[in-house]
Amino acid sequence: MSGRIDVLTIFPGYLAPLELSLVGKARRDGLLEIGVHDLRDWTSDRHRTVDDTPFGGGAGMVMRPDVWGDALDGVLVADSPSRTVLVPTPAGDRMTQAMAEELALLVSAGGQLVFACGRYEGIDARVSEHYSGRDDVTIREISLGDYVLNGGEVAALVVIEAVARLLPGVIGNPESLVEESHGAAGLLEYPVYTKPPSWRGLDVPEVLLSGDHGRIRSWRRARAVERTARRRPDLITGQGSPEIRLARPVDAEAIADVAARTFPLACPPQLPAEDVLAFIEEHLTAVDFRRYLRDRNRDVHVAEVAGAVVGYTMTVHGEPADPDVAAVVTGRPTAELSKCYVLPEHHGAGVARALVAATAARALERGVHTLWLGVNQQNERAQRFYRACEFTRAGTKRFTVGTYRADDYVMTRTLRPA
Ligand code: JD8
Repeated sequence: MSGRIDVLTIFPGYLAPLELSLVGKARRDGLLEIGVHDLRDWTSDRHRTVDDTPFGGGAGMVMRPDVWGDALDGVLVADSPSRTVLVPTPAGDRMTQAMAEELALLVSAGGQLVFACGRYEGIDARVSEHYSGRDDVTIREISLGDYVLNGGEVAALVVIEAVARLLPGVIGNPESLVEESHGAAGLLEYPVYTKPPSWRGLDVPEVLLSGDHGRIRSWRRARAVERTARRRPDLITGQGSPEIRLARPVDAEAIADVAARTFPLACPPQLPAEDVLAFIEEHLTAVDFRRYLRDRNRDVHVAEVAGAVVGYTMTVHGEPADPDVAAVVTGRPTAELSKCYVLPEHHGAGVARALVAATAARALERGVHTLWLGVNQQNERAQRFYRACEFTRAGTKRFTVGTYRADDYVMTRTLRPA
């Protein structure tokens, strides 16, 4: 028993798009009733006047409360399980997917939505005041966003489409509602591709042609989180703090993806790009991480945000191979914090700090006395971070990537039970 939506406006033609596409079909299939009404039908003068000059002066005209009252009372259905009047206004509550889901529940339960589309400088404020005081109607002032339109019709079109597509039977495959932007996951959607597999020199990502649904799922989740973190970090913070855990074999590809994207950022600018790529190909591929994850002398931790790996650390237990390091790292047993990387779009959210804390706790658990690491002497940002994680400078060492030899500081941290 689906409900109904009514729209009151002085420009009924503005709502013609509701006869098209999915909403139009839903109306023809009886899944949803939409009534569009001309406000002037509730005027009583021969000029069908709906507005007048603003009390207190000022530019423009204001829409009359008496006409709106008669019109709203005229279209509100007496025996409806719920009656909600929605007044679009730049001063309203921001429209969200959650609001669309709320309104769709009301309609699918047989309720009525009435959109009061204003024009001119807006509707006399007593209309909202009057209906807020009535317990047989809920009134909500809504806004599409922080920009100014000329009237409420566009907002009504937007909200009606956002609500109607959530009603049972309107969208052919409800599955497609699941992974949408702003949906339950609160993430922006991942990029989508179709034929041809190559277009103007641009190829579809290989993973999508692999048929490996597990890889495809985690790739899509990673792209969704990456996009959200870059374009809508506010949605990411909504995801709560990152989950830190020991990595699992299934994470190898996602970690390799993060490694390939972060290792270049930590390399000194003088380091030839081909050497950086060669290093990644030699040490940071999914094959390499599958091997590291099987190696008992290594611990790999990952940070996950909304189910996507956004950072990782790797600890290598055992005696330092580099004599320069062995000479300055006094505590034993020791382990190297050989990798600590977080995707740039997740910097500043405490992800790296949480990763190092878990990594240090695990090393202590495994009996490590001193953790050590190498950090490029030019990378002051990283040195500041490691100092904040209780590492102190202990010495220097060389770091070789291909033909390039970089100068690192050795920093150490003595692990003690918390
Ligand atoms: C309803 C009249 C025009 C607004 C003087 C321009 C929504 N996100 C939004 N931006 N603008 C509206 C909106 C604008 C409207 C009306 C909604 C009725 N106007 C007025 C105040 C300044 N003119 C909106 N939703």
